[in-house]
Amino acid sequence: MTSKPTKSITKRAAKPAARSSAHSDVKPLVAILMGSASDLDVMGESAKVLEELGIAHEVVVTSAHRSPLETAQYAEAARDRGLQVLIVGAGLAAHLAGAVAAHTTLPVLGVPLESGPLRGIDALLATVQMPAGVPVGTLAIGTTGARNAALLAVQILALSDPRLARALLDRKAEMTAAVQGLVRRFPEDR
Ligand code: RP5
Repeated sequence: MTSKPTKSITKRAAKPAARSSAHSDVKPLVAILMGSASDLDVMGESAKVLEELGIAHEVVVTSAHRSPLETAQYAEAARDRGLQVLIVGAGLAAHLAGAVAAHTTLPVLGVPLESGPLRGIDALLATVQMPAGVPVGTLAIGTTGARNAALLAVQILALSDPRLARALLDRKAEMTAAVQGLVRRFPEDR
């Protein structure tokens, strides 16, 4: 069987103001893994959220099926490398999140991707239906799940980072402000 090597697409550093440890060679705290470069458009939404919040992260293509050994090695080394949360997106049979979770005690957040005739339902079931003992926290299919996985990762990091918790509160306040004015009453208040 041929196997594609694990391929790191990019490594991004935190914005200077966002995290105390931020500098150009800062270690990534979050990894965004995906089974194919064809997943990059959707999983890039996770990266955007992490960038917005200044979280150092890396983006890696590795496959449960095509590069199983590299996937296992990556997951086994992740904690010692300083990673704290792993976001994993895959489509079709979508074993990647489970395969990663099998080799680490870090929290694994799975994003089912829509690729193929079943439009992500296959990936959703494969990702969410992990047997007891090997959890994968599963988000929604596609870009919504990718964005929420990143936010959930930041919420996990914020458990031990008050500045990050404040940034999340600010973000919630922005969401609240964005929906104000959408209430209509009849008759109108005078
Ligand atoms: C999965 O198969 C990948 O996560 C991707 O969503 C899907 C199709 O991969 P490619 O054939 O485009 O490489 O493993």
